[in-house]
Order: sequence, then structure tokens, then C-alpha cells
Amino acid sequence: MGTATHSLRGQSDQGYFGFSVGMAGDVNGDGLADLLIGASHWGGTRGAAYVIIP
Ligand SMILES: [Ca+2]
Repeated sequence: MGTATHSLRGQSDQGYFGFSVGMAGDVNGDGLADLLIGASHWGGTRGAAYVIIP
């Protein structure tokens, strides 16, 4: 098993960051795939989605 080089953490411990993860396509047009991470309980029950651009 490899060693993690990065870790991600949501803005709230109760936000369920990482509840869903999916490919976002190439949001910024740099030719590299970007990542979409959901936090279903951010802000109570409002939820949030984070676009990760590596
Ligand atoms: Ca990209």
C-alpha cells in the first residue's frame, strides 16, 4: 500500500465531508480531471459540494 501525500478535511466536523465523491470533469480546462466531494450536512442540512482542482 502506498503512502498518502495529501489529505482533505471539510469545514465542519459534523458536515459529513466525503459523503459522496465523484468526477467533476475538467472544470478549469487545464486538461486534468477534477474531483467533486459532497458534504451532505454542512450548515445543518443545507449541504455543500467542493470542487477539487489538483
Ligand atoms: Ca482540471
